[in-house]
Amino acid sequence: MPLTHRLIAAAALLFAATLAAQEAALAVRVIHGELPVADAVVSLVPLDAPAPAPAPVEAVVAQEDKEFDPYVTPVAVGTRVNFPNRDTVQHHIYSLSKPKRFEKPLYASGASESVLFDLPGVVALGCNIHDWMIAYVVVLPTPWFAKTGTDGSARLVGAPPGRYRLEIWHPRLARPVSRELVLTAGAAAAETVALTLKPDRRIRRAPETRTGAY
Ligand SMILES: [Cu+2]
Repeated sequence: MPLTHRLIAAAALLFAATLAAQEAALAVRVIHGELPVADAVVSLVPLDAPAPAPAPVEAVVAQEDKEFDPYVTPVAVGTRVNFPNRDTVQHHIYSLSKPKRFEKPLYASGASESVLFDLPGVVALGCNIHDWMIAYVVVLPTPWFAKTGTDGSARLVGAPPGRYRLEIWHPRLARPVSRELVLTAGAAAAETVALTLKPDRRIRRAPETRTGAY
């Protein structure tokens, strides 16, 4: 067995050892060609029973250095997201996406607005002043979700054993990808998902020509 395969097997064993007996776990690796895909949202939708209601939590999408941070934020349905302005300039954030249309007109440095995301779906955020600012809040109808890191990996822990639909979303996917799988009690499963991503069409940020603009 090649060294990398042995390392992956050892990591999977270690991962399984940390699980409670009645919980399953899934390590997901998302790739495009040979490259790891960051900012993919992976979630598990149970097929045999309704997903339990997630505990209410709060999330934060900041405006900092005239960007949204983070770029992609997965949340469970019913989550309130705070949008603090950590810049010295004003922003004017909005969304035209169906699950949550909203607008927060010009608000100043230090202010924070919040929005309740009560319907599942993808909500694209923009700023009326800074065209290049874009971010996504991905509202999920399940408590089991995660976002891939720069290594393309994410872990889903805590789901009971059973049949699930693994769903994968990414800003550069034409449509979400899904597959069915079975999770076993006390076992760690691993899935690799190969995506075909569209080119990155984000607007290039204008160079700073002077300080204090907007
Ligand atoms: Cu802005």
